[in-house]
Amino acid sequence: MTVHNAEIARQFNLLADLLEIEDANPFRVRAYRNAARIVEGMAHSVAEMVERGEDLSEIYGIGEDLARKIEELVKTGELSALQDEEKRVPVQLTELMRIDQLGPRRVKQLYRELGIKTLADLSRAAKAGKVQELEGFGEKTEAKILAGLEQLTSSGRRTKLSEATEIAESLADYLRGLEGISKVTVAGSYRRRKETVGDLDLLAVTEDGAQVMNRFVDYPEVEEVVSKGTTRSTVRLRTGLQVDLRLVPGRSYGAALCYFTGSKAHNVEIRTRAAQRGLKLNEYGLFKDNEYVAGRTEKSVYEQVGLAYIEPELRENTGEVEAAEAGQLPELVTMDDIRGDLHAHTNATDGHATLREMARAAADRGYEYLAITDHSKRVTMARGLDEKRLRKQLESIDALNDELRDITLLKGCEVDILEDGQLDLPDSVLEELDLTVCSVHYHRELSRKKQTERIIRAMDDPCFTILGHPTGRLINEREPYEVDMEALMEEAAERGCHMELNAQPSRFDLIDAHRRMARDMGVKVAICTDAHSTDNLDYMRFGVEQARRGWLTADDIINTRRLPALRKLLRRA
Ligand code: DGT
Ligand code: CA
Ligand code: CA
Ligand code: ZN
Repeated sequence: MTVHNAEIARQFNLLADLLEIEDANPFRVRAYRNAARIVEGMAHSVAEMVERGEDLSEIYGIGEDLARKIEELVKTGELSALQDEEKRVPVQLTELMRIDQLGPRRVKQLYRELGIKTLADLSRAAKAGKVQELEGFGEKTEAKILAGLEQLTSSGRRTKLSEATEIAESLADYLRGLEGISKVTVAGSYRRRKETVGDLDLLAVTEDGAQVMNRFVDYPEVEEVVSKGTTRSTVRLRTGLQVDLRLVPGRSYGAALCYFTGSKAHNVEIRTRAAQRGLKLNEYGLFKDNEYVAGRTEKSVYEQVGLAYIEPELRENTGEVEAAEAGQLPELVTMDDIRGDLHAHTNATDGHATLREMARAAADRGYEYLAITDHSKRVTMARGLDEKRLRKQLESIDALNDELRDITLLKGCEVDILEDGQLDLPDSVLEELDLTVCSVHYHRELSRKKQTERIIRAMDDPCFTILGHPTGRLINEREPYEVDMEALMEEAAERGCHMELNAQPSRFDLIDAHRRMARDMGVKVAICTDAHSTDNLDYMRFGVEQARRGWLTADDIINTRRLPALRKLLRRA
C-alpha cells in the first residue's frame, strides 16, 4: 500500500492543528505546515522516493526530523507524534477550526468552558446562545459562527483535481489488478477534468460483481463503507473523498460511461436528441422499442444519435452538442503539441532548483525552450530580483545557452504590476528580455474599475508580453479579484499581448469562464506551469486539460509554436 502525498500532508496539517490548539511552539507548528505544503505541491510520490532510498532531507524545506517522520508515515502508515498528540487533544476539535472565526485559542476555550468537541456540539451551543456569553465572543461572533456552520454543511469541501488525480490513479490501478475486472475508468467530473471534484465515479466491467466489490471495500485507504451491493458500492476514503463504483456488463459499458461522465446537463441534451429519433437512452444502452441498438462504446452511442464523438472536457452543455452536429467541434490541444514552458522560477528567487537543473528538466521533457521568469524586486517575500541581479541572471542564461545543445532558455521575468500600473523594473532592462509575465500580487482589493485600468496601463508598456494568473484566484482559498476581463481581452488583442493559463492546480487561471473568451476575442493563450521546482514542470498536463475545457486548439496556444514562430508572437506590434 502506498501512502499518497495528500495523505502525508493531511497528517502533518492535523498535527499542526492539534499543536496549535495546545499552544505549542509556533516554530514547530509552522515547520509541520510548511512540510505539508511542500509535500502536497510535489509532482512525484514521496512514498516512492522513500522506497528508492532517496534522502528526503535534501528536499528544500524538509529537515532531518521531518524526513524521519515522513519515512515513518510511509512505512507504517502512521505518525507516532500525531498519535501522541491525539491522546492529549481530542482530534475532532480540529474540525472546528474550519470555521473562519475560530482559531486554536478560541477552539480551546470552547472545549474547556463549554465542553464543545464537534461541529454538532458547537451548533447546539450557539443556537442556545451559550457561545456569546464566553469572554471575547459576543453576539456578533456567535452569529458569524452560525453562518460559518451553515456554509460548511451546505457547500461541503470539493477536492482539487490534482489531489483527486493522485488518489484516483492509484485506486484505478488497484482495481485493474483484480481478477475478473476490465475497463476500469474514472468517470464523472473527474473525467471532464473539472478543477475540483465532489466525488469520484468509477466504472468497470465484470462478470463477478460480488467478488470485485469485496476487494473494493478492502482497499486500504477506505475509511467507511457507505453502501455495498453487487453492482454499486460507495465508500469514503481517509482523505474524506467519497467514491462510487459501478459495475456493468460489457454491452452497456459505453452507455454507462456516457451517463456517468455527465455532465448532467449534457446527458439531458443527448437523451432528448435520442428521444427525437425514437430512441431511449439510459445507462444500460440505447434502445428502440426495447431492442438494444448500441451501448458497447461511447462512440457508438454518439453515432446513433447523429453526433461526432465529443471529448469529455467539452461535455458541459455549452454548445458542444450543436458543434458536434454541425461537424464543428474544435481539434483540442494535446500534450504532444506543447513545445515549451514560458513561466518558471529558479532558486535565484523562490524556486527550489538551479537554472541548470531547470534547463535539464525541461530538456528531459522534450521541450525546445524554457523561459526563466523569476520574480521582480517588489515581491520581497520571494527575494525578487532588482535590475542588477536580473542582469546577472541574463549573463548566466547566455552562458548556459552557449553550452546546452538540446534546449534554449528564454530570458524572462515575472514582473510585478505596481499599484499604479507601472511595471516593477525599468524598460531599459526589460527590453533585453525575450518576454515578460506581468502579474498582480498586491492590492487585489482595488475596485473593478481601478483594477482594470491598472492592468491596461501595464499593457501600455511595450515590454508587457503575458498577463500572469489573470484573476489571482486560489481554488478553495481565495476569490478572483474584481476586474473587467472582457475589457482586458479587448486591449490585449489590440496590443498583441497574451493571457496566461497558469497550470498550478490551485490556480488554473485563466479560469474556466475566460478561456473561450480569449479565443473568441482573438487573444492567444500561454499555458505555463509557473514551476518552482523541476517536478512542477509536470503540471503542464493539467494546464493542457484546462485549455481543452476552454475549447482551445493548438493554434490558440503560443507555446505550441517552434521557436522562430514563437519569437515573432512575443514581439509586440
Ligand atoms: P461532482 O461529483 O459534483 O464533481 O460532479 P459529477 O458531474 O461527477 O456529478 P455526480 O458525481 O453527482 O454524478 C456523476 C454523473 O452521473 C454526472 O456527471 C451525470 C450523471 N448523473 C447523476 N445524476 C444524474 C441525473 O439525475 N440525471 C442524469 N441525466 N445524469 C445524472
Ligand atoms: Ca462525481
Ligand atoms: Ca457521484
Ligand atoms: Zn510565477
